[in-house]
Amino acid sequence: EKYFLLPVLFSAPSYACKRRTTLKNHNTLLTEALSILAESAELNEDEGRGVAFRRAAAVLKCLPKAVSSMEQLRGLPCLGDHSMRVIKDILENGASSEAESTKQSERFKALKVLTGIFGVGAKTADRWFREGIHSLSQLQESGHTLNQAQQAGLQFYDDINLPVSKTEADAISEIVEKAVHAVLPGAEITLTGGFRRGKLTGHDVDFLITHPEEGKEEGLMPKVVSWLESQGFLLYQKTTRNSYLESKDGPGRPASNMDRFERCLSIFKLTKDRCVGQKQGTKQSATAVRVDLVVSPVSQFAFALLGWTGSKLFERELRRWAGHEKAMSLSSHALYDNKQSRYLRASSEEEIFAHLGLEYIPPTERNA
Ligand code: 8DG
Ligand code: MN
Ligand code: MN
Repeated sequence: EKYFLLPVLFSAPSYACKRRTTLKNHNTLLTEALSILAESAELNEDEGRGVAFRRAAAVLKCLPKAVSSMEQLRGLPCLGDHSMRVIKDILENGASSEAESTKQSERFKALKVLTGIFGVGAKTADRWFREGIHSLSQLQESGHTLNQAQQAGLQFYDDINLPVSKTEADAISEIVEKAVHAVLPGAEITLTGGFRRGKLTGHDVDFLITHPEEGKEEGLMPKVVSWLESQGFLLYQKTTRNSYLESKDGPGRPASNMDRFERCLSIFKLTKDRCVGQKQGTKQSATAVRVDLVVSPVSQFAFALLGWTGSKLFERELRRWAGHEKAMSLSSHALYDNKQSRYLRASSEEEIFAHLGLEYIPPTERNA
């Protein structure tokens, strides 16, 4: 009798919203390389290519073990020729030459620095790059007029590009809670985004605010912002009012990934007590932290919560599943069933997954 040692064969559903992706990643070498290529594609405004690399990375993130040979990947979805070449390169040579040369390219490095400025997207960064602006000092010398967001982004560049810790997120949570309760007692505040998925650091802190009585939440944001401003917590803020009712997104034309909630993109000033010495006591030092605040009517809360918890790929895949497999349109406001021509109500994330015919995936397993 002969025994053959078979490699572990991996399998995974092709929709990320059907997979459980925790923060435990056994294939960081592979996923980091694919993420660099995704990022590069996004900076070049090649969305299709970006999504393809993101999907490939996400499939590898959910595997229970490290990939050790190409054969193990047979039958896995979302791995196109290009991604397979990148993986092969890493398995054979320990690194992806394409990812390495991308990382070191002048263009990639410059676009990363420029889009690191809050308020600067891929388009603007590309225009500046083509004008020969490759660094922050070159930007400052260029005499370009920057909008308010970009000015703040430049002013607090270093702090904003430092990861936010969970401790800092908790400190911000306390401030936001105080502000919201000062202007609307009974309102409810939920931490969303990466921190709700269990991440220990983030690029910002995301909050969703609602009130159990429908309508009570109207006009809340300007009041919260005034309170925060009066207490000196805001370094920058831009509030956008709710535009859902006047929007043209009918059932057939749902909001894309942009929603229409009342929201505030801000930069908080966080002072931390830093122990300087036993005798001297404490000295205050401050840091700037990006904070997103969103207000939702309670009737849309479950959709808003699902939509703002992420990850971005998980959200995209949920909408793709809804549209392609269920003939439904999912947004952060609602779920519309095109066959029944009606909106499906939900007061929890669990109900939304059930409407979509999906097994419930908790936030900590949405790290696709
Ligand atoms: P990080 O900050 O820790 O880096 O990661 P994150 O928390 O997952 O990313 P994020 O950029 O803060 O986004 C959090 C979620 O919010 C993500 O699922 C995408 C979602 N989101 C935006 N902008 C918008 C928007 O305009 N509409 C909707 N519906 N969702 C949005 O970031
Ligand atoms: Mn976030
Ligand atoms: Mn955010």
